[in-house]
Amino acid sequence: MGVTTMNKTAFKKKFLDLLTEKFAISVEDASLFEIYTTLGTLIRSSYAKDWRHTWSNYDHEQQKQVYYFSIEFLPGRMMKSNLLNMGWLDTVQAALADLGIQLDDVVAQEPDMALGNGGLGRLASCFMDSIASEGLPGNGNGIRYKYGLFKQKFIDGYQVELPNEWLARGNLWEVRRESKSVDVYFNGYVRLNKLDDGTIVPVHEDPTIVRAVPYDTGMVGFRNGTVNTLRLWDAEIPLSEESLYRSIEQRRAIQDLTSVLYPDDSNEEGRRLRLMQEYFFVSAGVQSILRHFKTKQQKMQNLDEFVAIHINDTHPAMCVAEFMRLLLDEEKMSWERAWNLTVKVMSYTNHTIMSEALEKWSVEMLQSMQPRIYQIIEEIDRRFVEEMTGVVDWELIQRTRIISDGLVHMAHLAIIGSHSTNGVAKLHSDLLKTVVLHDFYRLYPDRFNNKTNGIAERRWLQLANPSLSTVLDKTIGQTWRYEANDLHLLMNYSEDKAVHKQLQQAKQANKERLAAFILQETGVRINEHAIFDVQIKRLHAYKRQLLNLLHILTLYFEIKEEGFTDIQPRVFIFGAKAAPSYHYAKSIIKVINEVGKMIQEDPEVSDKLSIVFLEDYSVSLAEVIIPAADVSEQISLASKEASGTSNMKLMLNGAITIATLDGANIEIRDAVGDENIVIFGLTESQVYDYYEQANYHAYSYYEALPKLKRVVDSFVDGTIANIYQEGKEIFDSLLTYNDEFFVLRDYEAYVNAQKEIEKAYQNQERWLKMSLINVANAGRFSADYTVMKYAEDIWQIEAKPKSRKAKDEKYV
Ligand code: 8GP
Repeated sequence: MGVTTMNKTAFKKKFLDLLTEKFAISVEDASLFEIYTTLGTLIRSSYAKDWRHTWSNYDHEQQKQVYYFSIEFLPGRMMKSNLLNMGWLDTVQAALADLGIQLDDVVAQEPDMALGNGGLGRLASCFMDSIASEGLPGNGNGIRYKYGLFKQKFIDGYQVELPNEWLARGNLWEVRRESKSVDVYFNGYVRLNKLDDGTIVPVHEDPTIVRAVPYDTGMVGFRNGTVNTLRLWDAEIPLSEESLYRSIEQRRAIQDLTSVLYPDDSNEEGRRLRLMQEYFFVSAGVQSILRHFKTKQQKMQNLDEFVAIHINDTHPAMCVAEFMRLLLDEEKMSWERAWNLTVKVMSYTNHTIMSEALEKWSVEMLQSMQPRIYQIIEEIDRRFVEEMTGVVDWELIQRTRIISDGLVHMAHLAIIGSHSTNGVAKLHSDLLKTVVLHDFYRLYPDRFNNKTNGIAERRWLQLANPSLSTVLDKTIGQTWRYEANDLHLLMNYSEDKAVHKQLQQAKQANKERLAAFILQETGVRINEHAIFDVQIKRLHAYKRQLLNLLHILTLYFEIKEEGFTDIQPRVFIFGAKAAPSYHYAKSIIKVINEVGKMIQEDPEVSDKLSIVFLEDYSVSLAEVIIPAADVSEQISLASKEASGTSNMKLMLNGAITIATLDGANIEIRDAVGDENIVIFGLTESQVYDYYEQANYHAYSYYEALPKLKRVVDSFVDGTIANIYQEGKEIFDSLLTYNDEFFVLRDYEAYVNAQKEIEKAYQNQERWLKMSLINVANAGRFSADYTVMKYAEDIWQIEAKPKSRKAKDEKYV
């Protein structure tokens, strides 16, 4: 990669030459953005050869490739991660410093690529990094939204959404590949023409044709010369059809197709657009896979030996029908053969048990938008019913068929049309088998498996936390940088006071960095020696940010009304966006902000407690918060959080987890042992018992626990200013509507668990050991291992030995 051989002098020369070439400017006069553009261009052109080679090697070696279809990718900024993976980071940092430039200032010029909402999209990006870093032949396939996830502002404590124009100043990393465009058909109707020989040929009449143009971004592997491709599709008006789309409305409708990420789906219009997006990137992606396959001179019937398609959640479930369409209509394959191939090629991951996320589309909408796809789904459904009739009972068939009650069930399509369905943590996968998808488990037990999530530890430790990384290098050597399990070597130092001290100093440096950031962003000065207690994730009732708030209010009243003085100072840090149409979640944001204000303005409390709700939570913000965290809040109602990934990132950075036994928290507990995590609250089976017996009475907890009553009343009794409606809404959700997420039930256990946290923190010797043990045992949650398991068990793809992560001289 001309990359590892790059030294400081050579880099400086190249960089300065390019700066002149591009902007005819000297480095002293160049703006940070010009420097960023120059550096980015240099980076991209330096991996371009590897990118081409990676691509042509896969073809040359006839390697099977996976295509990861996801409606969201959330990579964040790419510059530093590319530098790290190319092996350039230290050199470039030093070279720029020689020129009087701080790399971090340059990097900050890059807008976050936020084409995702949260966990699912971030996971897809961690996987892209790990797939390339493991040298696996894999590509991403998604949508190039013009506007990424909205920018969040707080005005008077309320969330306000602003457009995120991440492309306004261009995107350095992408390559537009006009020549690889494909046409995607919508609307119209399908006529089945009967030919003389009796074959039926479907003809799509009067369609709206949208041109899908791919933009490719290189996914640079960690020091192995592999550069895979993330392909994002943009919608354009087809040139040849230009005359057909004369009206501004029609043109706009096409351009709007890829405008916004996850448009509000609470109204009919938004839903239609969402469905169009889904078919758009599915069809474009599958067409381009087949077109490429045909250049290989392999037989169509062997397609499954070369192609795996992964359906990331239900959004790309139409891959099943689109693949069938192309094999049947274009390749003239028999139904049986096409179906056999489809099932072998497809696999599906479920990311949530929340029923609203298991998509269902009305027959009417799907049929009018995709007449041919609907016909195919109907036929898949008919054959499924036929195959199962007489084998299993009729009710089971009715519950599992794809089309029922006027709805098309996308999860059913994904499961029936693929060979693998996995959950994202052990508990979640078990719940899929026993509860959520139990009916399907009865039909296809062999298809179900677990793949616990993982994270790109390079980004979340090496890049985000240089202070801790340096301590690790000094203590256990550098092999952990490419083999995350080597973090375990740190266990040899679990009692070593000198190492504890260094860990403490690294954490303190990160806390100071975050405190400075908070001061700059919010004007609030926080106590750098307080416990930094962090909850960062989407705002959702099941994640129970509200429970966190109840605890904060408890501490507040203990200080104000019960005269408690020996409270360990704490800063509660939140980062969370609420879906624009999720009214209740937005009310919680407002109330947290108002409580924060109340505390801040009260000198009796403000030196002990503070709430910092940072605006516009994003990957880049997470990179500043996570290294500084002492406490990791993972307090969802047991059974509801499929896995969680912030839990992994925070433990990797030495935070102590306070958690319910939910999602991957259970596996974190197993990794660190009971003494190094604080567990509380209902278990998943207790939650299900409540559901079964319908015997939960939130009110009884409110009545029995005076401290809880004081806190809950404060939402409506005027204690907290400016929250009339919002406070009432929360009060009602807890009492009038009987507290759907058992917040009051878990309150007391949570408050006690927080006391345990406080006690542990006050014994720094114990705390530092706990923290060390968390870091040492986080290696198993590296996405490198997760994607290898997908590769072996699900996709059946392999890395060629030379493309595996290089253990180059620097790291041995
Ligand atoms: C999330 C889950 O909530 C989280 O537990 C898990 O760690 C993550 O996926 C990755 O597996 N789910 C989503 O982000 C999700 O369902 N998003 C879709 C609605 C867009």
